[in-house]
Amino acid sequence: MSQQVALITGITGQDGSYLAEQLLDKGYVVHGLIRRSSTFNTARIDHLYLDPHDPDARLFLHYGDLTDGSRLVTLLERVEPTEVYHLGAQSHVRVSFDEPEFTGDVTGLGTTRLLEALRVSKVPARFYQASSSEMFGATPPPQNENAFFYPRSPYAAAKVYSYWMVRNYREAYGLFACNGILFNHESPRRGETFVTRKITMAIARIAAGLQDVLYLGNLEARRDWGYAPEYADAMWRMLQADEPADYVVATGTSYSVGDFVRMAFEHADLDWEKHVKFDPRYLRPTEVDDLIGDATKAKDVLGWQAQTFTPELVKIMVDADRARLGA
Ligand code: NAP
Ligand code: G4F
Repeated sequence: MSQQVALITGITGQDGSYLAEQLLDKGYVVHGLIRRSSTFNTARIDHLYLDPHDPDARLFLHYGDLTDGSRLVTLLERVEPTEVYHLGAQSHVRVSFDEPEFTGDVTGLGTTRLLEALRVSKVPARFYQASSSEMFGATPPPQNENAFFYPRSPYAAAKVYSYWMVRNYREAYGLFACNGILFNHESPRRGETFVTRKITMAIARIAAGLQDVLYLGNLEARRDWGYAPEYADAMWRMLQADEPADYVVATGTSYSVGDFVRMAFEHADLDWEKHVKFDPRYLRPTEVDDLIGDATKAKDVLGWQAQTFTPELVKIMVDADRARLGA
């Protein structure tokens, strides 16, 4: 079989790191787009990296940015990937209310720039788009591939735009392009300002005597939280299918933020009521109240099913953060 070559945008993020790990294990050569930064931003993939002079090196990193379309063309021409996984985004919903224009540029137009770079470079790669359950927004659960999009944030609106651009390039140019509509997925590598990781890191710090209070916003919102490495596997499966299509990836269960808090504090033998306080600064102008995904299509077509559910995920994350601090 010919060498499989993947290009991953967002390789330094939670999902990019798990996906890179899995693709390297499968024998792929992996290229990643990274942003130039004055400090290193590669902590999640450092364990995978070998000096490019090493004959065993199969992971290569390239500077670039989703706001720079011409760079995306030159990179595709140089790397000639067989598969492109587009995970790069301004991915924080609350931040998108403060920076709506920037979020539209990176999370929305960034997808168009990459699709257009594929079209003009004529590189015949399969394309994965990191679509999101946020796109369903106010549509009541359960949400499957046919549920209406009702975005409730600039982030979600940018993702809906990207979703339709992917559909358009599939229909207009015959691109093998898939939207993975992934529900929330978490891990010990989750960004520290998303609610699950904020909670589990705070618990570790409280247990270590480094912090006393955890400030949170809305505890009533419900999410369908799965385990990130399993969701990276679903991305790969989509690009191995016979036909390009769009898939919901989810556990089919939901818990409130308050449930997550209670389970996490209980697992650490701490009383959450002594430590959790409300701060309105973490509320959003419009909220997504309830997400529960129906991943029947992913099970039937891709053979994918969630293995790890929220209560177990809570334990994995609390244990990892406590181990990190030795608490
Ligand atoms: P993440 O940890 O926030 O990672 C985002 C990645 O995008 C990082 O590598 C970041 O680089 C990169 N990035 C941001 N702006 C960029 C730009 N202008 N140019 C190039 N790269 C840029 O996100 P994640 O949780 O891994 O999620 C991956 C993707 O799935 C995102 O598109 C997200 O919106 C989507 N998604 C996530 C979930 C979830 O629950 N995790 C659910 C549905 C969809 P730096 O490291 O330099 O910041
Ligand atoms: O952890 P969150 O910030 O994730 P959110 O908004 O659901 O978005 C994540 O999942 C999406 C998939 O549905 C992705 F597309 C997106 O990129 C991102 O990965 O917030 C979860 C819930 C919200 O209802 C929020 O209002 O937690 C609530 N919350 C309460 N207190 C908080 C806080 N969220 C954060 N980040 N920080 C708080 O202090």
